[in-house]
Amino acid sequence: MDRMSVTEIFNGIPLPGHLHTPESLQYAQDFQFKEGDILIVTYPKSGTTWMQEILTLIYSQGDTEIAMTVPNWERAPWLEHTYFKDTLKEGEGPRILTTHLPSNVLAPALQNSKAKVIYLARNPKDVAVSFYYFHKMAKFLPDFNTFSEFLDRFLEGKVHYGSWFDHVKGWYRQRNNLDFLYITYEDLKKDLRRSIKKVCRFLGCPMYSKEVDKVEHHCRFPEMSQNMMVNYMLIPNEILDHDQSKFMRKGIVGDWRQHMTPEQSDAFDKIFQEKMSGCNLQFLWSLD
Ligand code: PPS
Repeated sequence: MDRMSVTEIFNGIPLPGHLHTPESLQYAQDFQFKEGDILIVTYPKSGTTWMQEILTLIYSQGDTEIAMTVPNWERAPWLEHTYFKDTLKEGEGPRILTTHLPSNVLAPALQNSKAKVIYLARNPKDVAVSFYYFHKMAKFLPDFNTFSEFLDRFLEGKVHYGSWFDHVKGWYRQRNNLDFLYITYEDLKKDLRRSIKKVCRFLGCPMYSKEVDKVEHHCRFPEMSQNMMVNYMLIPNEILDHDQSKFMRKGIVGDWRQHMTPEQSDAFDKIFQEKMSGCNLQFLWSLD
């Protein structure tokens, strides 16, 4: 399989060579956004696929046909991925784009455009757990023997895709320079309907209550985990080993409690306080 063990370093950040090349990264950096574009921005495992599905259904007024027939990476492609250039379609309706890249790479181009940016963040403790399981299944990411080993690297910001802290802080700093919506995975979990309506308002895309019903129903975890167009079961085991973990794994808030010792959690909190000092972002560590 292509470039499975290659790591691309871009702006000091390691990225899987299976999905990124110097050319694809340059293309992303030079990309010309235009009015009407919607860019979903996330650090990995923050609910990217969930937001891709929500936006797809908002723009289809709750009609599930596209969501059930076109894979998420085709309908909301990642700017930086190798296939992006060939996937981007200039059809009707807005272009829904996705990225995990840091703000310093994309903010200059975004500031000169009228694109809308949705930044979706997730409690980093749950991100770390979800990312650890993703490393188990993704053959294009390094192996870690234990969660503890992975957590150390995550807190040092030395995993693929770089530091969670830098990612969220960098993008949050851009909030007044861009047409920007900040929303969290925990918001979606707590009140999906309210969150869908919030996204609709941001997009200037009004919906009837019956249409919101359909979006809400289709974007629930049980429904999405059965949808082959978003659960990544289309990707063969040589790339994503579905026997190791599922992409739609648990879909809950607070799973970190099942994985971190009290000492690990305390150490995490300490680093969180240090790195996030001066940044007024709040995270829900659990929903109870
Ligand atoms: S990726 O690889 O960066 O695109 O992954 P991403 O989509 O950002 O994150 C995957 C996690 O999101 C969970 N997910 C959901 N949770 C609740 N409800 C819905 N509908 C939903 N869809 C995706 C998915 O299960 C992964 O989280 P974990 O904690 O591993 O279950």
